[in-house]
Amino acid sequence: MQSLLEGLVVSHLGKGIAVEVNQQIYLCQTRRKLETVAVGDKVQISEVNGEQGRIEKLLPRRSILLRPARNGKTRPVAANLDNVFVVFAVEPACDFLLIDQYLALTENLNINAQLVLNKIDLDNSDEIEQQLAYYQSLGYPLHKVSVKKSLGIETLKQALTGHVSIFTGQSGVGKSSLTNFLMPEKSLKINSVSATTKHGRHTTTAATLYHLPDGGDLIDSPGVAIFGLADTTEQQLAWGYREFQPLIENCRFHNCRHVNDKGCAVIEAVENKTIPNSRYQRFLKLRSKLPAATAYSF
Ligand SMILES: Nc1nc2c(ncn2[C@@H]2O[C@H](COP(=O)(O)OP(=O)(O)O)[C@@H](O)[C@H]2O)c(=O)[nH]1
Ligand SMILES: [Mg+2]
Ligand SMILES: [Zn+2]
Repeated sequence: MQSLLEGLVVSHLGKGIAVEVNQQIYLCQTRRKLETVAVGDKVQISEVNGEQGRIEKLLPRRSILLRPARNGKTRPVAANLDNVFVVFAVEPACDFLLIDQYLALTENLNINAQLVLNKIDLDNSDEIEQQLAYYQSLGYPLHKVSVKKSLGIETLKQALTGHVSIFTGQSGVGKSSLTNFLMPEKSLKINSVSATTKHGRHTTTAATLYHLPDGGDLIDSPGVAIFGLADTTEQQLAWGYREFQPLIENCRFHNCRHVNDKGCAVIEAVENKTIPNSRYQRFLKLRSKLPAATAYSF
């Protein structure tokens, strides 16, 4: 029997999946009945011919990021991530609700989250500074950068080195600018694969894994901006607010919703200003968006 090769899924290209084995790219189809593979997955492939293969086996994942797909299902977008870098900017105005949403998700997925404030060449508001200081006090690393003026990029590079990471954040904050800055030659390898095979073109690429020049990988995925709370329960959302974690067991009722419940330790912390009211209000807002919370609210 032919021996299997171990590889890394680096891109979805139209109907084929690019798998890297010892610096060589194989364009692969998946064996039928195999579950959907994502960029970042480790797989075993069999060689079909020199540059084509078949994915035979999906190796265990240490994390998986999903995004909503059609008919209420989810689709894996990135596997084996270590870090999600939540990018936001001085302009367009910082969306702290979105930041909380990403942080709540990564908290539940056991993926580290780090914050990146871009465009510090523009004027900062005091409000941004205050909110950011609070996130830092929760233990989220903050990188203040300007891609345009090349400020703060070195420490960001160090945080990326040796890990698998992804940038997320609303459109216009500078994710593409950052990616291009970190990897000026990023599209070379994938483009050459597209050029030499009949399968999918570069424009159909859903997600791609790039190797960083100093080591480590960056997954670039257009779909990742929309990873949402569709699969999140109320309990997970509360857990996703990191500072709630030690408080939850002190709530009087084990099924406390932290909304207007008697003896709620979270509400108490908001009242004595340990937790900023703005942050708590965002929890309530995200909570009201959960499908489960609307079904059970009374
Ligand atoms: N002033 C300023 N503008 C920036 C900076 N980084 C990116 N931009 C601009 O912000 C806009 C959106 O950038 P882009 O990388 O496309 O954002 P994306 O939608 O998150 O990928 C572009 O016009 C960039 O030139 C920065 O550090 N300072
Ligand atoms: Mg972009
Ligand atoms: Zn409570």
